[in-house]
Amino acid sequence: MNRGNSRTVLVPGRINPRVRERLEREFEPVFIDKADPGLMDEGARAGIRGMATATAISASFIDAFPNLEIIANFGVGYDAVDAAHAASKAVMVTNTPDVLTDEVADTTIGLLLNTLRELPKAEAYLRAGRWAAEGAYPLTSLTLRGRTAGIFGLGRIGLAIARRLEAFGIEIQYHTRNKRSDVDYPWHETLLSLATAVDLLIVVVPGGAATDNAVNAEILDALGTDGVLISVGRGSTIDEPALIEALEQNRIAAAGLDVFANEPNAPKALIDLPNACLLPHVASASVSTRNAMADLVVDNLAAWFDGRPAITPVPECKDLNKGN
Ligand code: NAP
Ligand code: 8YV
Repeated sequence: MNRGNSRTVLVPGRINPRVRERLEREFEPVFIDKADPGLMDEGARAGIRGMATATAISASFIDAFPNLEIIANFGVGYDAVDAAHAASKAVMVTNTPDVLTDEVADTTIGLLLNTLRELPKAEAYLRAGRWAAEGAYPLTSLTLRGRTAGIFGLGRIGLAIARRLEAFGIEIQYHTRNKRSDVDYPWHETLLSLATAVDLLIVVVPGGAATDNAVNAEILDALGTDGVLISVGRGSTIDEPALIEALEQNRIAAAGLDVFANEPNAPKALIDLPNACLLPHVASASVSTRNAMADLVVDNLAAWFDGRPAITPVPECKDLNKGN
């Protein structure tokens, strides 16, 4: 049994290249195509002490590694990792908070402006020679001016988005489970109350059971016919069929989405809609930010393997740091 001294780290599925390079330099990595325990024999599984992952890690996958101590998730959102199960088995889970917050907030503002002011379509119009041939691009029916933004999830990223929108002169309100004591923005106890009060809803809550399909037909109708939805948290939070119907029937005005329920497959119905602005989950996707995330993944593993506390444990696993 290697427990306690080997530096054997499993990488199931694809991982960021900087994570791979650092693991190859600093650890003894084992790469497998996907999170399937059947791809390794029992002896090899017993040698695994750590995991670096950007894929789903189920309870049964965790159970297949008797000496697993730590799972380092590439991403601040760790809804794909069964962290409650890991914690119950004293397996540490880490994520990548803070290092991506500003990048994701910047991208959210870009997506918002693209959705309202149709900038990708206007550029396509120019590139197609239509400006010269047909004249000016049509005026946009939507604008950011005069809107009130509701932020569903005023955490690290939600607050960074709110601060940016304040600079744009936009009023902010929010919904979280717990009212924040460090901001003056009006808090709504329910998402329905928030959606009713605003005409721009920005969704940046974590995925998982507590937020599954939270943005449903009722919320969209509360947002209203001039309402705009921006989603950068997780696709699972949006009831996509309900959103498609609301956009088709112009029951809301437009939506800008960076995340989808079944990535990398964005529904064709959404792709076909003129009032949907779609990005392929790129909110954190610059080389510098992804490198910072990669370093945090590997630094968490290094700290743990050196007997120090994990740097960024997820809330479910904070207590496990006491033993290290
Ligand atoms: P965070 O600091 O933990 O913030 C999460 C916020 O959501 C908190 O304000 C939390 O407040 C609220 N929240 C959580 N569960 C809720 C619920 N059931 N109902 C209402 N509010 C709830 O996380 P973050 O760093 O801002 O990241 C947020 C999420 O963004 C990540 O989990 C990830 O899924 C997503 N993300 C996406 C991208 C991208 O590329 N598109 C990049 C980074 C992150 P309460 O606990 O008080 O409810
Ligand atoms: C990444 C993200 O695109 O951090 C998150 O939660 O969604 C993004 O930053 C993703 O984690 C890459 O696997």
